[in-house]
Amino acid sequence: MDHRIDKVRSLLRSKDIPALLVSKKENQYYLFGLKSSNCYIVITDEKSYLLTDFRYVEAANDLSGSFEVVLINNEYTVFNFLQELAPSKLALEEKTVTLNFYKELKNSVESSLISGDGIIEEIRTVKDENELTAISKAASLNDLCFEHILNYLRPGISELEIALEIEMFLKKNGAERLAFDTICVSGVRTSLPHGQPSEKLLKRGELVTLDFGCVVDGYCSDMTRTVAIGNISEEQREIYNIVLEAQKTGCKAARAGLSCKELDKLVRDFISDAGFGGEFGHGTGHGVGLEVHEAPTLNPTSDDILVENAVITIEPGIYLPKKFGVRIEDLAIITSSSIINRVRSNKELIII
Ligand SMILES: [Mn+2]
Repeated sequence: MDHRIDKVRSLLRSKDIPALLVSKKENQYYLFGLKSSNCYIVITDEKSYLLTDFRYVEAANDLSGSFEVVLINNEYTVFNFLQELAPSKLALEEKTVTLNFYKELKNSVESSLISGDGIIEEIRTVKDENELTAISKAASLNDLCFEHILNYLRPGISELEIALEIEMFLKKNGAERLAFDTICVSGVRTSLPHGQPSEKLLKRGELVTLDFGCVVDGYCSDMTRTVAIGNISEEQREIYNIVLEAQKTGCKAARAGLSCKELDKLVRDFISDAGFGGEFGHGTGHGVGLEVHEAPTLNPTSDDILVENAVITIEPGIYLPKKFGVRIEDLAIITSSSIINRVRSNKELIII
């Protein structure tokens, strides 16, 4: 953890920020390891502080390391603390700070309030060995789950039943929780990229898209497979193969140093050249870690560059409204020359 704080300090120095208030939960957990509904982290050039209330203070003291743990309550609040600290400038994570908090802070301190968004997220982009191990475990559990679910899929079963089976399998086999609500859509509903599972029953001749992930040791996994129930049409096959080849193109190209915009373009151009550019309306992928969606972002407007030991998804799709859709998603660790694909499940067309 101290290593992480050192990185924060050097970034703060380079940006001429004397103090950063960390309010985003995942960033707090990343820096301190405590899950608390009421805590703040303040990092200055000399010291790191963890502010929390009575309910968490014992756990915080056990974890404190180089941090000073500060008890907050109704009489002594985070605002009192910041008033006393009185940095010339205070950086806030403005995407998580509420307007209410901001107003109260503005009334309490003389510091000029500036944006500190993305500082911890930038550091979190590069995963260490333990983080990569946790993500790999979560991804392996997804693979096991997919193998299990392939034996479970059959005509007559509902999307909701499948989603429940996925959740039970993941939790029974070591997941702390789901990384996000499982997406299970079939037939005409596969054109909904983030459709919710419904009572709809699987039928022969349909595609089924399963997009799911779990959390192991605090870290997320994310994968998507689209499979066929019985024989499908030529058009369904054709779309499947375009998405598959686009996805493979992305997997082949990804490496440290490549811009996320460029990777997105390679995948997007493949789909556009096949005539379906307009039917691929989302980004090619995203970073995965403590959050299922985190930096970097892979889309046409991203300024991010892929770095070694970042973990990203590569997940193109084609969605034909009122007809069907296909998405295939892998989870990959970026290396200097390529990727280590953490999803081992078959991605060639599976017909059940
Ligand atoms: Mn994803």
